[in-house]
Amino acid sequence: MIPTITAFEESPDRGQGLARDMPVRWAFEEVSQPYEVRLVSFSAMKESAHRTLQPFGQIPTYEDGDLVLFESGPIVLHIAEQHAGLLPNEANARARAITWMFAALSTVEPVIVQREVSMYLESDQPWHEERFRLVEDRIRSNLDALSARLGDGEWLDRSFSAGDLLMVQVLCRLSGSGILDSYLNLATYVRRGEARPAFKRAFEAQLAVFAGKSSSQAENDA
Ligand code: GTB
Repeated sequence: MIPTITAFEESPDRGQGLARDMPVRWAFEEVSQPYEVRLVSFSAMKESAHRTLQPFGQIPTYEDGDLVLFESGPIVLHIAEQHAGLLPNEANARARAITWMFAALSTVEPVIVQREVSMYLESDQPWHEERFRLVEDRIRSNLDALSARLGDGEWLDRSFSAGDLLMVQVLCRLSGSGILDSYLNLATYVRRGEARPAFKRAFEAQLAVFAGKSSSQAENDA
């Protein structure tokens, strides 16, 4: 059975790969597994049929037979555990790769999301500038540490893993902020991730939705 995921019918990022179906698509592409996409509108996401799959009324979800998952991180982890290519076989290396997945989603990403919240929802507040500066300082502090750890390595722990996939995806959210410009190795790391054929296929598939095609139509066109 081919798993089905959900994605925005109309993504606010206009197909720039920032919505969270992107890491799931990328994971499927890395392990060369087909997947189907069901597009959902903002209103459908809040209805009980979708909330049965995703209690918070969000995308992405994952359905494979009886199994329903939500949250992009666990979905990527499940794909990585089911298929070779995203997690090392050796137990300690595998545990470290999973650690980087959590680091991406629970340490690096939350502050980046706070920056977006501050920018889009709090800009009219009298304390906005001070808060924004503090949030950017916290992002830089995380990036200082990440950059030091990556050094001149290609990936976070020897070979590419689901940890890199999620970390690159999280860092992509800083595109346009100028923050990554101060971290040459991290900017190169992100470009290295984006240059992977699997990333490109995933990106094109979600961009095709914005361009008014379903991903299956895009595949037929190819
Ligand atoms: N922790 C969950 C996960 O990782 O799966 C978060 C899921 C989530 O935030 N989903 C968002 C959603 O469904 C879409 S991705 N939002 C609808 C809602 O909450 O009503 C977040 C997102 C949306 C848009 C942009 N953008 O336009 O740049 C970037 C990221």
